[in-house]
Parts: sequence; C-alpha cells; structure tokens
Amino acid sequence: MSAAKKLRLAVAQLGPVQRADTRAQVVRRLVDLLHEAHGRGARWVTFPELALTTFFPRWSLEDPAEVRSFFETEMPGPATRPLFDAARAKGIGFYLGYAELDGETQYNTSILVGPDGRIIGKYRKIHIPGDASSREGAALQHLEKKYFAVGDLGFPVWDTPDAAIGMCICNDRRWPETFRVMGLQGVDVVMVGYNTPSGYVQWNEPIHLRMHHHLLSLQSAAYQNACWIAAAAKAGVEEGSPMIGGSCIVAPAGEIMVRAFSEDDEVINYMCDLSVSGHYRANIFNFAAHRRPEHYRPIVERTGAGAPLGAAPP
Ligand code: ING
Repeated sequence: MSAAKKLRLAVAQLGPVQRADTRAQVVRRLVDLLHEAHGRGARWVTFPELALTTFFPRWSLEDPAEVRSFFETEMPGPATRPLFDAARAKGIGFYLGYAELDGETQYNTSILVGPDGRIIGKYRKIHIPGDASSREGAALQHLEKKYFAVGDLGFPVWDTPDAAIGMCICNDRRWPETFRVMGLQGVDVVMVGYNTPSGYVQWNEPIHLRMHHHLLSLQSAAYQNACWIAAAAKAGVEEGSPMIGGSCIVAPAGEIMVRAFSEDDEVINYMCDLSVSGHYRANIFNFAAHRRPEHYRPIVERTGAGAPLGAAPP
C-alpha cells in the first residue's frame, strides 16, 4: 500500500441567505465558518455555489440594476476582502462560488484561493440548468439560463502543493463528463458548491429523490474517477423556497465519509488519505490500460441523443 498522504478537508455549508442580507452579513458568516474549519485542523474549506447572495435565479427579475446587484465585478472586492484576509491569516485555502460580471458577461463562477490568500484558479459553470424564461404556471422558476452564460474555461485541474484540485458547480455534478475530464488530468480533490431547490420540480418527482440524485451523482463520480469530492450546499428556506442540505465529503471508494445534518450554517471535515486514489488508478480505473476512446466518439460528436448506431437488421 503506498504511503498515506493525509489532507484534512472541510466543507462549510451555508443556511439560507435572504434577499435583504448584505454582503457584509454573509461574509461575516463565511469568516466564522472558515475559523471553525481552521479550528478543526482543515487545510482547505469548500463554500457553496452563489454563496454571497440568495439564489436569485428562482425569480424572473426585469430590472437590470437589481440583477446586477447580485453580481461581483471584482474578486476580492471591498466586501469579500475580509474573507481573503481571514484565510491568509489562518493559512487555509478555500473554494468560493459567486455570480461574476466580466465586462457585460454574467457567469456562475467559483474560485480556488490558496492558503496564502492568492487566487489559484477560476471556473465558470458549464452545465447551466433550467430555463431562459419563466414557465407559465410553475410554482417556482429556475432561470439560470436567463442570467448566466455558459462557462468558457473548461474543467481545469490545478496542481497545488497539497493536491491536484479541480472545481465544478451544482448541476455540473450530474454530468459524468464533468468529472471524467478532471479525472483524465489526475484530479485528487474536486470541490463543488450547489444550491439545489427541493421545491422546484419540472415534473412531480417524489421529493426524496432530490437528495438521492445529489448523493448518487457524487458517489458515482468519486468512484469512477478515483477522487475525493467535497460538496457544499447553500440550504434551508430562502424567501420561502426550500433547498436541500446534504453537504458531504466522498471518498474515492464512493462512500460518503461525513455528511451535514442540518440545513443551516454547519462545518463538516474529514482527514482524507489521498493515496487511496492510487489503488483505484492502478487497477479498476487504470484509464490508460482500460479506456477505449476510439469507441466513445458519440460522446463528443453528439449533443443530443441521435439515431441508434446498430446496423439495420439483415
Ligand atoms: N441547481 C439544481 C441542481 O442541479 C436542478 C438544478 C433543480 C436540477 C432540480 C434537478 C432538479 O442541483 C443548480 N443550481 O444547478
């Protein structure tokens, strides 16, 4: 068995952020959670998607000024600098999800910030779920396509002194391609924030399946790509709209090693042995030995499902 390579990760779940909550109020909570994570001995902490604001894509907002009020034009900015300062003071790295305005383009973004408080990398959400305009008669909307452009940075992995770290955001976790692209870069740890409504349904899906699919996606991805996954929810009832918790840290074996209990601000942490990935990469998921890309062409060539490839019956 290769020598253990221990790295303590933390996940900082956020409870609800209401529409009137200021950046300062939210950053105060983030700093408190970061201190809690540091107190547990964590080296990295994952915060949720869109951590600085309420999940505004639940509404069809028509006032451009109000829409822009949810976006950051600089990172760190005056309101978020206290989080960077706290992280540098404690020597702890973090993942932060937020709404990014880049010129005139709006992205659903996450950044990876090192223990020295410097931004290592940026990711922009690629799988944008929901609709571009309101659904008639829907009790709740999910309008991320209205507010966010498709990310233009791919799924990069960054080699840090601690581990090879990748990022994705919420709906990305439901698409195996997300993690396989990072798996093909040798990712050790994927950090993912999410805001998953438990009231929003495009059909009358039994609501317990929302948590089931969340965990199923993460456990499959961790196992099939021999990586650790740290997943942070923004949870609880925001403006009357419920969102699931279920923040967790998943091992390369696909097991959930620790999971949040509440739907509020809560820190979980786990001492991850990164060397565990090596066993899966050397055997069952030895990509170089077992993958056959020459047979995977439809995955890249097709966007939607197309005609079956089977030959016509004789
Ligand atoms: N949220 C949801 C998610 O992928 C969603 C979108 C809602 C998917 C309901 C399935 C069912 O977890 C975000 N922000 O992507």
